[in-house]
Amino acid sequence: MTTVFEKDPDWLDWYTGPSRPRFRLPEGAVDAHCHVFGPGAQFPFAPERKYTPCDASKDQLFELRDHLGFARNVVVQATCHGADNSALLDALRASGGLARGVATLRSGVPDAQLRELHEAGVRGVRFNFVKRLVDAAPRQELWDVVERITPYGWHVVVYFEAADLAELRDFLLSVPVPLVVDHMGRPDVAKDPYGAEFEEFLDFMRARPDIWCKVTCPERLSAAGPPALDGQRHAYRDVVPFARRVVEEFAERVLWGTDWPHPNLADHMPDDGLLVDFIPHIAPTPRLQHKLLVDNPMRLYWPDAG
Ligand code: 0GY
Repeated sequence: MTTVFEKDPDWLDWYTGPSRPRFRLPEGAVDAHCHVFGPGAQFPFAPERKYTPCDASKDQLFELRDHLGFARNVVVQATCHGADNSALLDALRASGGLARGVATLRSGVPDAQLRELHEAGVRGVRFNFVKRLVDAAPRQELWDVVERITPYGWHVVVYFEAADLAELRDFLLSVPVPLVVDHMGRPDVAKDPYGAEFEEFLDFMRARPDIWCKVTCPERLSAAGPPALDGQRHAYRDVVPFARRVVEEFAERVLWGTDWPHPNLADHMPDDGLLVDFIPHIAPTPRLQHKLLVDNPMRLYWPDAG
């Protein structure tokens, strides 16, 4: 029997008809953070989910990829699918090698399943510490998962909020595989980009040379919001000094992604074309742009390609 899912009443759907970006992405650019949702009728949402989204299929994701000018995607398992990675696997298999994945795993995942995920293109597992999205997993469970993925050469993607870094820092630094931090550890951009909170995050990045950072989600972090109706395309300006600091100091280990279909936004849904136009403000030179969009994600997700 097919379950019919009703999206949450206040759910904001992803933006149809995104503009064509003015910024021309370098050839081979990777959208290194995006998701698929269902479709729920084919890939049911998890019983333990904290939100029920609208559908956002692999075909719609690939259409957006082509429209914006990306060559590849890294699809990150969304919490609404729990640890059932079927929709992710389906997207990876349909991509013809143009997508890699980041899965969610529980301890005790069978070896056959790990092999299947690896063969389909999964290269990382996500540990989510954002309390509104998941119930906290016991540390032992996370350790078990790390042990299981180490032989595959995977990394751990971590999602946490700035206020939680102090408590998580020692645990994260003891994880013996590369780490990739989502959305710059969610700084409060109303604060000083040179203040104590963001310094704490940069200091965490400095602690190991294999900690990567996604300079993503200006639309989620911004208090200033999208551009006013004055024809300007320089959106989310208050996030720029934060992201630019990270890009300039850690040019070899930054990644960028759309975060399509933008789960849980409360006040507006971004035009993904505008998000692409944000890139040259945080990576102002062609050299930095090429590292951010091509060299770095290719090294992490397609190390064997050409
Ligand atoms: C993001 C951010 C969010 C949601 C998820 O997996 C998810 O449900 O990551 C969020 O609500 O901040 O990266 O998509």
